[in-house]
Amino acid sequence: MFSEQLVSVYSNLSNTNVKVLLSSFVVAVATSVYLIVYLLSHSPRQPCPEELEFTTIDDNKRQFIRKKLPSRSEDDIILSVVVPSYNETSRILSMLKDAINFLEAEMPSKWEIVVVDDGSSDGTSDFVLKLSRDHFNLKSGQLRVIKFVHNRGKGGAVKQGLLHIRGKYGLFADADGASKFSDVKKLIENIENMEVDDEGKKFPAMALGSRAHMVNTEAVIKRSFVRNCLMYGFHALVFIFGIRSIKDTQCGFKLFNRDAINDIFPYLHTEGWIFDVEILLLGLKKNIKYREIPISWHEVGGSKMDLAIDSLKMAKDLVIIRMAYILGIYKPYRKC
Ligand SMILES: Nc1nc2c(ncn2[C@@H]2O[C@H](COP(=O)(O)OP(=O)(O)O)[C@@H](O)[C@H]2O)c(=O)[nH]1
Ligand SMILES: [Mg+2]
Repeated sequence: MFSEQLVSVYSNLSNTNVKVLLSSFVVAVATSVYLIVYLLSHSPRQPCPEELEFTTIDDNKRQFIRKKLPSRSEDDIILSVVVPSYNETSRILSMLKDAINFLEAEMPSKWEIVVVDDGSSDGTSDFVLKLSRDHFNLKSGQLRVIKFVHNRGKGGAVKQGLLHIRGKYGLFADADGASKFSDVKKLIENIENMEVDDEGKKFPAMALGSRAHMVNTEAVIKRSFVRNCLMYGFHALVFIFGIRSIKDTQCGFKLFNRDAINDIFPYLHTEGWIFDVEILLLGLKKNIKYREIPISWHEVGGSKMDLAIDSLKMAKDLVIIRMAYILGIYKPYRKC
């Protein structure tokens, strides 16, 4: 009798011990995961005073002047094009040419281009400003340059640019001109179609340029084997980490209406290459209407991406973004 009681007390005790051990283990793992994600999560750097100003040509088209960044839309501007640029003196001219030709033909004087020079060391800002005066003969404000004191990354540049546009719609487009600029027409048509319902109610909306239709075409097949392997690996990771309805998350040609910009960009943490994924996660969380629109795209040499280092960094950042939202370290309604 006594020995049976002893065995039962002992087994209860060891059960309890196992439970305590297990729960301590779970708590320790959960705390470590939280701490690791917290430490690796990203707080965007706040702009320095110089980065809250832009430079453009003056009314006499002679000198360059600096002004405070605008924070409100202006009715007479339909489209603002934000071009994140890092050491782009050798690639940006042809992109600007395509864009300006298209914009002047389609919506004369109702557009602006905002080049965000992300701390380039090759004189990108001066180069672009001189082009606006000497080559394109633009009016004051048509091309504005925001120059960062230190490099922030493509996401940081796009955020700062889009938060200070004057247009009804904001597009971000790569400086290398890899996307066919005139395809923006399709993006605008699709946003116009999504942003108002039958009763005239307005919604935030985004039209996402997409190269998903090109996966088996020359343009992609011609890319290096390593780059394509990394692309497939990256797609798999994005799928696992929660964006399943959008096939091409990384295309550098995305259009937003003002409501979508206000719903997404003040809340964007990521400043590096993976920022597109956070934009889309925020968009999906906030039920922003979207469509993926096939665009024409061609490979342009001179990429700033370091395949090995940047791919690893992107994979890590992707996991961190997803986990940070799951753990409440990033909050979709807290500005940063
Ligand atoms: N703001 C910013 N933009 C960058 C940086 N690196 C590249 N970009 C811009 O991002 C766009 C795409 O860059 P690219 O090198 O062509 O990348 P890829 O097309 O993915 O190979 C271009 O407009 C670049 O100027 C950076 O560090 N900061
Ligand atoms: Mg490129």
